[in-house]
Amino acid sequence: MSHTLFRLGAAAVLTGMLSLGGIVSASAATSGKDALALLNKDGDDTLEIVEVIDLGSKLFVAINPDGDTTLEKDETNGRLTDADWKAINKDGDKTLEMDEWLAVVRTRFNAADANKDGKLTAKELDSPAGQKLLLLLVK
Ligand SMILES: [Ca+2]
Ligand SMILES: [Ca+2]
Ligand SMILES: [Ca+2]
Ligand SMILES: [Ca+2]
Repeated sequence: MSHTLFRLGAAAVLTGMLSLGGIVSASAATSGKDALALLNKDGDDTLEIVEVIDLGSKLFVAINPDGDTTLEKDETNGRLTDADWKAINKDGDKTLEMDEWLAVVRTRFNAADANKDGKLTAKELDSPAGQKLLLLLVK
């Protein structure tokens, strides 16, 4: 009897590890919970579009060490892929302007906001769309 219980327990641990592995490999390695702890400054338990846009604007400055008004490709390393650049950089130059940058942030926020209430919960941040937003914001 106790032997059976032990085996059940071991199976549960194994299943837990497997599902954890799945989450980690499919994500930017920032859980929704961690992201909220890091980014949510107003004491509720969600990220609102205002917070995310504010964060995006500050990030633009932070990842733009040359201090010009644009992001170049090397400045978005690890946040945006070449395919992202093609889709985002509407004017076809070699730079992302602030409006182009914030448009991506906004698009990814909306994609992650599954129930369209203008707030991202930990669960929404854990979804593939939420992880794409976090990839942009957290590195
Ligand atoms: Ca908030
Ligand atoms: Ca720049
Ligand atoms: Ca551009
Ligand atoms: Ca939501």
